[in-house]
Amino acid sequence: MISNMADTPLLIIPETQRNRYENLYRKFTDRFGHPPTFFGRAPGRVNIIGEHIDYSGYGVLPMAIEQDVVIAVSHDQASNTIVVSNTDPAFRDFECDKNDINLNKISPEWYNYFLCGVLGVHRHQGSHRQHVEGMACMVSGTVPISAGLSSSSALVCCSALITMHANRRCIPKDKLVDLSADCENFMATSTEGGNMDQAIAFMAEEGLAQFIEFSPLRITPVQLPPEVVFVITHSCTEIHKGATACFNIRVVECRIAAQVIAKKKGLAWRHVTTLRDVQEKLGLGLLDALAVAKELLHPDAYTKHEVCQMLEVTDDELSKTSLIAFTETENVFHLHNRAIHVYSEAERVHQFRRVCEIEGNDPDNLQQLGELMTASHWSCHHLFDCSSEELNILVKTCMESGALGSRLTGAGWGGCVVSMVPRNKVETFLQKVKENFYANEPSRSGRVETAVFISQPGGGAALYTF
Ligand code: NG1
Ligand code: MG
Repeated sequence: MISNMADTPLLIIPETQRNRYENLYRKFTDRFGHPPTFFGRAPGRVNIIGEHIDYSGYGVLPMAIEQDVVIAVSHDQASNTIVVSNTDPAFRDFECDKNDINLNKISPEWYNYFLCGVLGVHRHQGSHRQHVEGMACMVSGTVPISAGLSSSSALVCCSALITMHANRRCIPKDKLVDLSADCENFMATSTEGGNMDQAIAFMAEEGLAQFIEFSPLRITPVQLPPEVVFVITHSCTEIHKGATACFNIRVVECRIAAQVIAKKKGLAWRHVTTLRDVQEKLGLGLLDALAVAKELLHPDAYTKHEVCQMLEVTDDELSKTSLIAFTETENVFHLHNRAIHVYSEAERVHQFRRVCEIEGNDPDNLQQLGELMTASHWSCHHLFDCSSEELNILVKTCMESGALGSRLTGAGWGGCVVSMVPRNKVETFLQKVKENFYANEPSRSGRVETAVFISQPGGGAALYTF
């Protein structure tokens, strides 16, 4: 069920969060000389299984984490400006004309993510745009940044939500997901991710993970087994700078793989943009699509020349049919491995979900869930090439410390690992991981307190008042 965000009146701040909001209220009042009128929040997320498959059209299984972005807001139709400040002094203030918001993609600052949420809603307002509210905002974020926990989307979604409310608009949640994802992809980063992060930010429910399918967006709550907890551990390496190009290259490799399969099968390949498209057009199940990909694609990398020959297009045509930002100069495409990862990972998500639905606490079921997570990690490493040495070492350390399953989470190339640990073994697990991954390494030992935490499935985006 996809509901209307604006149908719900402002919620009362939960008792456990009151201190944080009161603090933000005071800081806001000090900075702007008047109090905020309401607050919005959107959570980060941890993806439990289903990595790098949302943009190929496949379902994923994330849960929201407690860490979030909160924005305190006051608004005024008579004011011409949008001012945004951050409780963390590392992020500098920004002010602009409410009708002249420019996003600088070349050197993106933190507030670009805030502004693209605002702009996304303004554009959605269409002809009402002349009457948008001026806003004063203060942001307080607790999602670790560049960690694969979706701090960026939490900020975009939260800013879209508060802008909607300040302008007294009513936008259905699924529309908010799409507009937040589009504005993050095309206005802030030029990466073409799927919609997982924005979908979980808006649709999360406390205590539950969500199976999220795309085109059209569908959400099915998943009860995780009560005998386990999910522990997040940071590899203490951030997603490296080149990740932007790496990410879009993966998107393009998956697209070209789908197009080559379609061409070889005599389909109208120009209408195929995802691996799911070609699977559906061939009328195959996931495992049969996997077999077809193995049969039709060769394991060695393809050169751009070879891709053009196979699709019978020129370089220029390929740019139009298949390439996106940052991938124009790419000459090497790994089609076989990327497609095999996507089809097998999509299948693992279904298996994971099915096992979660089995009643009772059979240890074999937990074992199986763990194995699916770990298989996902090694597929990300060997086939999708989005892991790193540190992530691999951390996954191994977590497994040796008693996890049933462990994997990188989010885009990869650095950031966090998520592990599934039996509830009754979590203390020993934490102790061992701290000893063996963090304690002896100076670059990690100072961060251990914030780098390791247990995460319960948290709630989704919401609007609050005192
Ligand atoms: P992060 O970890 O936020 O970079 C990205 C994409 C997701 C998904 C994952 C990989 C965005 C905003 N997020 O997540 O949609 O593709 O990578 O599973 O592009
Ligand atoms: Mg992100």
